[in-house]
Amino acid sequence: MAETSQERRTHRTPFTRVVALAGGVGGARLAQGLAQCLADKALTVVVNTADDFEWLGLTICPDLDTVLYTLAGVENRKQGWGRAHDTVHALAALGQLGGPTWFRIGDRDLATHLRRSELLWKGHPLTEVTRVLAEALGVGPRVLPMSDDELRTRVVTAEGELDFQDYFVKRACEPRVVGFRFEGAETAQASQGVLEALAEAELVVVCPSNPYVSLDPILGLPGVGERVRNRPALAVSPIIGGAAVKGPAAKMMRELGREPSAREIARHYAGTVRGLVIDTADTGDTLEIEALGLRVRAAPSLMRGPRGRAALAQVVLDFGRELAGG
Ligand code: FO1
Repeated sequence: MAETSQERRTHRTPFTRVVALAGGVGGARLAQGLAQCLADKALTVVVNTADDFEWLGLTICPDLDTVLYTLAGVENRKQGWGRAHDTVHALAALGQLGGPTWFRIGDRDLATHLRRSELLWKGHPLTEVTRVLAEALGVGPRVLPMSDDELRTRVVTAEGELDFQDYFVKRACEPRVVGFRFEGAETAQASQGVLEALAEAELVVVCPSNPYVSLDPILGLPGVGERVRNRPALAVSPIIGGAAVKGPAAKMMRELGREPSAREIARHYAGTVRGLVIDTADTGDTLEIEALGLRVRAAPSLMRGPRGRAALAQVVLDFGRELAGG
């Protein structure tokens, strides 16, 4: 088999069991970068499902769809979610019938929600449904929902508790965040596939998604945090120069009384991972992050297109090799 780019760079046996934990857009993009650097069978992407919700009776899984579409190369590049070149005829017709149009489902995207909901209604677990969709979309790496149980993020705001998509889309993240509640957390279990993948991982990558609403739901599942702590693991900061690349992470941090900085991300993940990749704009935080017991690697973290994704993924794999003592 031709040398992978990683082999060329480090002339070591390439990783064969990498597990990426991902939420929405940032996580999906780094996962796609890792997929460019690793053999398909070497990468498992564990995806947050706490953003999922029921819409017109259909089960919508935004983070799973963003990861599937991005790995398949069919995502809407500008938005980061939904499908490329999609149309909204069904949505317009729905509006004429008095239906909700605040959650903008495209026509091609709608097929995913219909097919997923049909399989769920027939009793297939979300892990199996995701495998069917991934195969149909030609996605090589394994994509696993974090759990087959229902777990939903509720955003506690100054105006009261909001469902995640109401906060994120309908209210455009405007209400002031006071905290989060994960409904179903008392009983939700990580799927067997997730626990096994983590137990065998040579490297766990906590992707640059929102730490509170995308990664904490995954890390909070029974058995997940401890498995990540027992493995070589690193995180990639979603905060660059005091701002989030996409989404409300920096605004949430400020409203929670925390500074939106790489060192705050380090505080969040200290004790769970061994290293943190930060952007070159944030090297001023290095000493404080190392004081938390984390190793630091600075690299351009804003992923511009497929080459930017692969470049950051290569940094992650090289750093991971060091953390693994390789
Ligand atoms: N995000 C928006 O800001 N506006 C939308 O209308 C919207 C529609 C949508 C449809 C399908 C889908 O899978 C995702 C969609 N998203 C939309 C993004 C979604 O709310 C977020 O990607 C995640 O929930 C946060 O990671």
